[in-house]
Amino acid sequence: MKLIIAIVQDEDASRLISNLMAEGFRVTKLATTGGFLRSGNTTLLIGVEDEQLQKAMDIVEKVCKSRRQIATSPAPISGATGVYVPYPIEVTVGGATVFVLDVEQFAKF
Ligand code: 2BA
Repeated sequence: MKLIIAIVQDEDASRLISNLMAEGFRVTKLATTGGFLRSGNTTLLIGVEDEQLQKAMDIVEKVCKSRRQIATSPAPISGATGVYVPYPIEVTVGGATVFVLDVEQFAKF
């Protein structure tokens, strides 16, 4: 068994959960925050049998889109006056950041 940890954008989360559940996967949704942008994202925990892993990964890849996002720099630069001045930066977020872990034990009580 594998545990997929998928960090996705909030905009994709609802459709991704619907698509996964329609194919019989079980999903837990966590409201999370990205360390760089300090804005909300969604982390999904998806426990799957080994032979179902690729199918779940394909759904994540299909649904999750990358987007350009303008954000204020989390670490402002120092201006000539010595005052910290935030500046806008553009980053490409997603589609999805995915970790796949081996599950040592799975139980339901
Ligand atoms: P954030 O940490 O808020 O990062 C959002 C986007 O900002 C990243 O998109 C990337 O394009 C950019 N970014 C992140 N760190 C950067 C840095 N040090 N310098 C320049 N640009 C940077 P993604 O790579 O698609 O990541 C989306 C979200 O996935 C991240 O949100 C974070 O919550 C999670 N994530 C990504 N890689 C991770 C990792 N290795 N471990 C844990 N979480 C990760």
